[in-house]
Amino acid sequence: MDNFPNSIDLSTTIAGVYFPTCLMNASGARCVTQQDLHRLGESHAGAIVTKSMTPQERSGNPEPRYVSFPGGSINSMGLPNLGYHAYTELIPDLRVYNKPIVASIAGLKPSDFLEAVTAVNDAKPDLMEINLSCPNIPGKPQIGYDLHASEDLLLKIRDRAIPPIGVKLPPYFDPVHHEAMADMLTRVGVAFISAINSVGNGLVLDAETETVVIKPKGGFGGIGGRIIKPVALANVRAFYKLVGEHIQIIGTGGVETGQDVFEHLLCGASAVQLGTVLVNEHVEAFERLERELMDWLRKKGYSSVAECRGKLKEL
Ligand code: RRO
Repeated sequence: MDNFPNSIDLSTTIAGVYFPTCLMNASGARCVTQQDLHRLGESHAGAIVTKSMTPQERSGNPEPRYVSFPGGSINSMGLPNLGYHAYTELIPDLRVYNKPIVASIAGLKPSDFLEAVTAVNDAKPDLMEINLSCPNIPGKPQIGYDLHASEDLLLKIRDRAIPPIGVKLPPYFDPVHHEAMADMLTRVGVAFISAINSVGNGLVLDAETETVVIKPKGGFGGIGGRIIKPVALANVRAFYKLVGEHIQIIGTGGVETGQDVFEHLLCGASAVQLGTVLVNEHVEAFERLERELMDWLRKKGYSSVAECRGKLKEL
């Protein structure tokens, strides 16, 4: 047996859609504008994921609203996006890149989601990722922390959406919550889970100036980057063990190196999204991580992403 295969297959398939590589942007990271989306198309990204879209264009929260620090990032962007009309017009032009297009859908109220899903159907994205976990809209709690509200909304979306739908979840910190969410998502029949969104409502300070570092919500914001990796891996693993046979997992959170991608795959992810590292390093991050992931797979004797998925050993 060849333990050191030369050709490594980084492709993956989610809900029957072929992705040339398993790495893509996390919604929100360098995917708001037309230029951002075309850059993702031209890059080594295995898919183009849009910023979460709402019925109206939004400029988002006041700045400063994104700060990276050693170990991670804090953001309170506040859902800045072009509005679904603009994305619906942009999506067909992105077809030239021959990679899947994932439309991320958000809203401030349930009817926003339904309106966006209905309109975006016409643009024929390959998948829809329903964002149940934006932590940064003052006065609007993350839907993903309300099981019944999530189920009500997803059932209505399921009946309207033409492409397969997945959900972008917030982190959960207790197995009871993973189980309840997994049961509900199975009842609804979603095709994939993206786990996790940023860890909501963290606080980062500048001790020297004795101030918070971002302006919205008194400095509270979503935490991303390296320091959230254990939380992300735990959520990927928990959902993989509960529903991995029928719902695929896209791992997001704490990915900076090929080793981090490999760890998400071992936990059960079928693909991996880049957030903070993409914001900090731009689209060049995809090529580096692809190389580093290949090195890890080769070193560990795997010839494909599919082969190592879920292979984490327990003691
Ligand atoms: O725009 C944001 O503030 C934002 C969103 Br929609 C999200 O889902 N996650 C995040 O960390 N920020």
